[in-house]
Amino acid sequence: MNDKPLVGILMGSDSDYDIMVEAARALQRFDIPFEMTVSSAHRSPQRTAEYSRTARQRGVRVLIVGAGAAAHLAGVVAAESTLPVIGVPIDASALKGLDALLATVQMPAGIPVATMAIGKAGARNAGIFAAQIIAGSDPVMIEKLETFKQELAAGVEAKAEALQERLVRDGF
Ligand code: RP5
Repeated sequence: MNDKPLVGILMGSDSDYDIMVEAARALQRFDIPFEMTVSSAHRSPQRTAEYSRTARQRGVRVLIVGAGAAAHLAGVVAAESTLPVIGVPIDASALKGLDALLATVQMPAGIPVATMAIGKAGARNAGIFAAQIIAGSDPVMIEKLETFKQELAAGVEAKAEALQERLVRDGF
């Protein structure tokens, strides 16, 4: 990760890492340099504001923000930055992420947060979505995204074949 980061991954606590690392893995898949840090909307509001306000001037083009419970982090970051913000709700309370989903997705008009699914799938999709934003009309990145989709489709073909073999084995 020596290149200048194009994506900033922010999480409300280090306890969110195991989820948010999925976003990092997705970006790595597309060779997109990123930075990753912890900041909290509630526990460190000044650090959060400073990070959000300076991200664009550091060369960051997309922000991925994950938080659990009363998850205001993505919304606060979006309030402080003109960069696109992708929100990842995290299951971190008795409400299993529904609290974070609603807090992240229900933004008032004027401050959008592109909200993904709760948890690891959402974090992975956040990385892919960031890659799609960054790709723009760059043919190299578009090629990588197309290859990725082909790999997904090939994975389904392989599963369909394996299922046929299983049906035969099970006597159907
Ligand atoms: C949120 O509270 C964080 O994003 C995390 O998901 C949750 C719990 O944080 P810790 O108490 O584990 O630091 O702000």
